[in-house]
Amino acid sequence: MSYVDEVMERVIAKNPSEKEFHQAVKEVLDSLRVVIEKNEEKFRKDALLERITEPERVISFRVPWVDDKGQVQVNRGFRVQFSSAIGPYKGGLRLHPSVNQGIIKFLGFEQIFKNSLTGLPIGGGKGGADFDPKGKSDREIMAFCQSFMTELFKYIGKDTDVPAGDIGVGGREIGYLYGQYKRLTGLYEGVLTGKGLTYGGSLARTEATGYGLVYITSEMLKANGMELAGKTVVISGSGNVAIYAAQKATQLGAKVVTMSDSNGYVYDPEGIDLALVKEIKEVKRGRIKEYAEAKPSAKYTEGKGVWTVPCDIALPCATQNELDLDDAKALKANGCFAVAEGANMPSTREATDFFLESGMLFMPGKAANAGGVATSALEMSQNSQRMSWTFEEVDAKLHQIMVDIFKKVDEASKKYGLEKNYVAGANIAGFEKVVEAMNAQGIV
Ligand code: NDP
Ligand code: 2IT
Repeated sequence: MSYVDEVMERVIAKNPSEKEFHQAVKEVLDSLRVVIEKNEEKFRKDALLERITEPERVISFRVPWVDDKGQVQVNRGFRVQFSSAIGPYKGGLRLHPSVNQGIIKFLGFEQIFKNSLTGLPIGGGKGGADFDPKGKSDREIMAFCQSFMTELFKYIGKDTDVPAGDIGVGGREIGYLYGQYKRLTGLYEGVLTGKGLTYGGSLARTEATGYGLVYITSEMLKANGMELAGKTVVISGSGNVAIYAAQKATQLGAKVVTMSDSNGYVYDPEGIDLALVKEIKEVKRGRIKEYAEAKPSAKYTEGKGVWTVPCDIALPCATQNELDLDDAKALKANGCFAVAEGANMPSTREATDFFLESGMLFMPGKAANAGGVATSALEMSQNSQRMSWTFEEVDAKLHQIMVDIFKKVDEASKKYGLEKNYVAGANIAGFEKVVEAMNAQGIV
C-alpha cells in the first residue's frame, strides 16, 4: 500500500468519529501524492505525514456560565494547537452548537497550509465551543466569553498562540475575551487579533477575509482571460466574510444577487443593498428574511437553494459542506464558471471533484480566504511595533498577499503538471514550506 494510503487509514482508525477531519486530511494527502511518491521512503522513515496529521496539542475544557434566568449552563471548549513549524499557533475561535473536536481539528489542519500560503510566520491552530450565541443577551455572551478565557488564557500568548474570530465570534466577543485575558494576566499584549481599533486592532481586519477573497478571485479570472466587472455573483452566508466579499465585489463592478443564513436565502435581482444587510446583521443581529420584508425587489426562500440562482461566479461564505454535488451541477447548468471559497471547506469532496473535472475555475478556501488570517498577522506586526498603519497601507499589503498566493498556487500546480488544479496547487505550495521547516527543526 502507498505511504499516503497507509497514513490515511491510520488517521481514520485513530480518530474514528471525526468525519470532517478525515475529509480535510484526505483532500490534502490526495493532492500530495505527486510530491510524496517522488521520495516515498524518506517521508515514510521520517513519519512526516503521521506528524503533520497529529496535532501538537489538543486542549478540551469545561466552560460553566450563568444565564439570565440564573441557570448554570455548561459548554465544552477546545483549542487545537496543530502545528508550530513556521510560527506561533494562529487561527480563529468558533462558537456554534455544531462544534466538536473533529470540526476544530479539520479547521486547525486546514489552517496550517493556509497560514503557510500567506508567506507570514504563523503556525496552525483553531478553537471554539459548542455554545450557541443566537438569542443570547450581551451579558450572557460576556459571561460565556469570560469563563471561556478563564481556562484558555493558560495556553495562549502573543508569541505562543494567538486566537481570533470565526463563526459566532466577531468584534464584541473578541472584546470580552481580551478584557478577561488582560485581567487574568495583567498583560496588554497582542494575544488576540480582530481587536477593536481603540485597543490594538488593525484597520481593514474586519473587511480582510471578504476583500481578500475577491482579490484572489479577480487574479484567477485575469489569469484565465476574464474580469470581475459586469459579472453576476451568488454569495452564501451573511456574516463577516459574506458581507465584505459582497462589498468588494460590488466596488469592483460585479452584481451580487444573493445572501443567506441557516434559515434561507434572499435573491435581489437589482443587486444586494449592503447597507440594509449590515443594519439587519451587524446592528440588529436579525435574520436575512428581514431583507426581503424591507426590499420589494427581493424574494426570500426558506431552506437551502441559493446555488440554484443563475450566476457567473459563486462565493460560498457560510460553513463547511454547504455546497454538495447536486449544488455544483446546478451551478454549472445555470452558467456559473468560477467558484472561490470564502468559508472553510464549504464544498463537499464530490462537489470539488466535479468543479475540477468539468473545467470550472475553482479556488479552495485555504487559498481564497487566507486574507483574514494574513491581516491578523499584520495586526500582530503592528502590535509588536506599537504602531498602527492606515487602512490604505493594510489593504495594499492584503492585496499584494492575495496576488502572491495566487501566483504560488498557480506555479505549484504547473510544477507538477496539474495546471489549473488550484486545489493541488494550494495544498502542495502550503505543504512545501511547512515540510522544509519541520525537517530543519528535527524530530519535535
Ligand atoms: P459569521 O458568524 O460572521 O457568519 C456565518 C454565516 O454563515 C451566517 O450567515 C450564518 O448563518 C451562516 N452559517 C453558519 N453556520 C451555518 C450552517 N450550519 N448552515 C447554514 N449557514 C450557516 O462567520 P464568518 O463570516 O466569520 O465565517 C464564515 C465562514 O468563513 C466560516 O467557514 C469560517 O470558518 C470562514 N472564515 C472566516 C474568517 C474570518 O476572518 N472571520 C477567515 C477565513 C475563513 P446563521 O446566522 O443562521 O448561523
Ligand atoms: O479560518 C480562518 O482563517 C479564520 N477564522 C481567521 C483566523 C485568524 O487568526 O485571523
